[in-house]
Amino acid sequence: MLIDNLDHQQQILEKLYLIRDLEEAIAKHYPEGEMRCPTHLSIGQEGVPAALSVCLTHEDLAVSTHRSHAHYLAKGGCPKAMVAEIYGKASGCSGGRGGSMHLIDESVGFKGSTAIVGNTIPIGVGLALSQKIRKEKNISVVFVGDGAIEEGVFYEAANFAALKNLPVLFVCENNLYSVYSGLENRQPKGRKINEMVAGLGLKTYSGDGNDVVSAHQLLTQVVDEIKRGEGPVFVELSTYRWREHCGPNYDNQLGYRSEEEFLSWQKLEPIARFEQWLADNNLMTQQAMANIRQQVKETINQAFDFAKTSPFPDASTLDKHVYATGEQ
Ligand SMILES: Cc1ncc(C[n+]2csc(CCOP(=O)(O)OP(=O)(O)O)c2C)c(N)n1
Ligand SMILES: [Mg+2]
Repeated sequence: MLIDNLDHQQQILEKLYLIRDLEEAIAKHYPEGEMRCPTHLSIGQEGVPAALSVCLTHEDLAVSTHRSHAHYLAKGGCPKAMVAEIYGKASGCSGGRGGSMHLIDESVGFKGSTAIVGNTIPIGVGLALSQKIRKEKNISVVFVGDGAIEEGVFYEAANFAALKNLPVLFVCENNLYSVYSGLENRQPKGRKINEMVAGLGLKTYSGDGNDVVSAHQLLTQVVDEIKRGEGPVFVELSTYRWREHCGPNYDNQLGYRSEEEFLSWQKLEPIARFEQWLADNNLMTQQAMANIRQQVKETINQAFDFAKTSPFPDASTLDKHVYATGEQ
């Protein structure tokens, strides 16, 4: 049995449903025009954050990117504070100032996300340096996309992490695209991202990010290695974004990727595959799964009610610096 902890099986399923259904709700409500920030959805990419979620504690730290809802939720971030942030409300995790791309919940170790590609990479490495100096036993996770590996700052930060043997886990969700540019238009033919990063002195692994069971097994092993002091690790996991780069719609009609490619990835859908694995191994009944999904939907409805009924930040505070911790 690859995920032998019953609680973990249930928690992973809950996270998969929470990430998918909350983002579907964002997509549904977005056209109402009340969410005034850009929003990058991870629908189709839920497997990696859900698989990693049970490998970390709140004392482990994480930083993320423009596509950060899934990472924030996987780390245990508060759904109400996230949705309120996307609605620009004072009760949002960044006081309504940041929107979708500036999430934070320090109470669970989610140290923040930013919109500039590659921006949080050195921050995550710096957090790992502080953990090492303080002799803490925890790790820092740096979520990146395949596009972020093309930023110079990645090499500086990865080099430093290798040099100082820091407890940092780079999780690269390789969804093949940076906005509308496929990897074949950005990198020389035959290059493998994890082999290139191995050249910097990091231990590297790759896997199927839509296969939650194998991704969970790999990430559990890697987190253990880092916690044993074996140094930084880079994990590249394949996955695929279903919706447009930024926004709630589908965009296959633009022609930068084919319908055929899209449909082939939809067949590799992480949630249905995980449900099938649970059923095939007699680990959970369809009814139990439906009950979990229903509870998750209630959590999501409450988050949207909270966000819609919360006040905007008071105008008199708008020129004030707000130090957000994400806590309510
Ligand atoms: C420094 C910088 N350059 C360009 C952009 C515009 N931009 C926003 S997201 C993005 C794509 C990043 O691709 P990837 O890292 O693979 O993440 P994905 O969107 O696929 O999750 C780009 C180029 C930016 N925000 N920051
Ligand atoms: Mg990408």
